[in-house]
Amino acid sequence: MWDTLWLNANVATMVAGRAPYGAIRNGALSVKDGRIAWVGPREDLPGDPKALAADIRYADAEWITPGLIDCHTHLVFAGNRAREFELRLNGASYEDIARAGGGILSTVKATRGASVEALVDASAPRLKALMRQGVTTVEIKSGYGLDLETERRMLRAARALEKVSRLDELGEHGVRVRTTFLGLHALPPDYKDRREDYVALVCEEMLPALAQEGLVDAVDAFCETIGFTPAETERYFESAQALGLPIKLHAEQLSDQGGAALAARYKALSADHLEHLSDAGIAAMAQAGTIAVLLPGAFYALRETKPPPVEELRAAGVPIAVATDCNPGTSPLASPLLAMNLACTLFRLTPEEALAGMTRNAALALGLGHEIGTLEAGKAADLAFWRIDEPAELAYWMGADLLEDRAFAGRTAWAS
Ligand code: DI6
Ligand code: FE
Repeated sequence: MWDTLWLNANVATMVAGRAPYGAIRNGALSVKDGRIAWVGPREDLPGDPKALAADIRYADAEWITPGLIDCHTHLVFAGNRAREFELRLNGASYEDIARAGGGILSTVKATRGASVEALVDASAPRLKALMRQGVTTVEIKSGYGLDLETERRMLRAARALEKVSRLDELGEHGVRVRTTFLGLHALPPDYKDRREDYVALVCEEMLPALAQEGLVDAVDAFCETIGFTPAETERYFESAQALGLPIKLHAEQLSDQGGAALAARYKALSADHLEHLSDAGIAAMAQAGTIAVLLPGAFYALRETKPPPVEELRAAGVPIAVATDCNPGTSPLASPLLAMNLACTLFRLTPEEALAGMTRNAALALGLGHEIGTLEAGKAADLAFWRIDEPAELAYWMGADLLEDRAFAGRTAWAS
């Protein structure tokens, strides 16, 4: 007997290769022990609903989608960078500010002064905002500590946020958090003339220690002229590979460093940003199965003009994910739906691609394609229920309140 059965639902399964959105109109979806037990057209239900499920609910012709997956965020940090927003509006560039010791390093200063509890308190409202728009899985990067103690506190805060939300302190009943160690994000000022020492510290001490403590689900680096070179990045990837950790990379955001091809050589889960991605990078990603994570919030906030090569990514068959990049510097964006809208308006994704980018392909970018991202029997019952008539509305509205409810492991937050 199933635990719960939803009837009268339009279900956007997001399974590829079926109808648009993998849609099933007048569908049914059941849950058993936190997993999807059955999904299909209501008329195909294998019996009388009352005999099939303990609890029958009516979705009133709403749409059910997979819970949204925000696969690239830096949402744990202290302070904010509104002052730099003003500087940029007055003409300073992101790189100018970074070179003058602001940018990432100003958030590092604030974050180094914060306890785990303070980081949880500062970050919980951002996580809650994502959850209020249907997010059931979120990736959170470290990278504002740049020393072992602070990176550890950031990763602990990320893990703690998962527990806090499971305990319903956020009032939303659960979210899955995946942590990423972003050891090579910026060079700490005290290593200004000792780049190699910092890279060695990250590779030989910080990463092994944090991995051993179970705090690292994947690694990431900022491969950029104002970040780390491809050679430094490669050394870090070697260390990650030796520890069996999956790899992600901030690549080709501000310039073409060949980062995506480098990441692909290490069978990276994803290469992210990609505005300056070359044809060679695309080919390497296609061959390695590396997901392209597009971050239109950063493109928008930095008023960039060169969009990522979406048409070429499509032609090469590289799956595209979309994420908020929620961070205090380049993407103060805590709305997955607005990220989808920006991906359509600025990058010309279709609304269906944008939703696939926040569900199916985002799951792949986290190495969780077997567990979440589509509505199929056996996967986790992480669901979003929407007050919409058609799924394209999710990417179409800006700032609307569309979420009726969300379920994490089959348990709904609000509606009974
Ligand atoms: N690229 C980004 O967009 C963020 N980090 C990165 O490597 C920005 C982080 C920040 O400016 O605080
Ligand atoms: Fe980022």
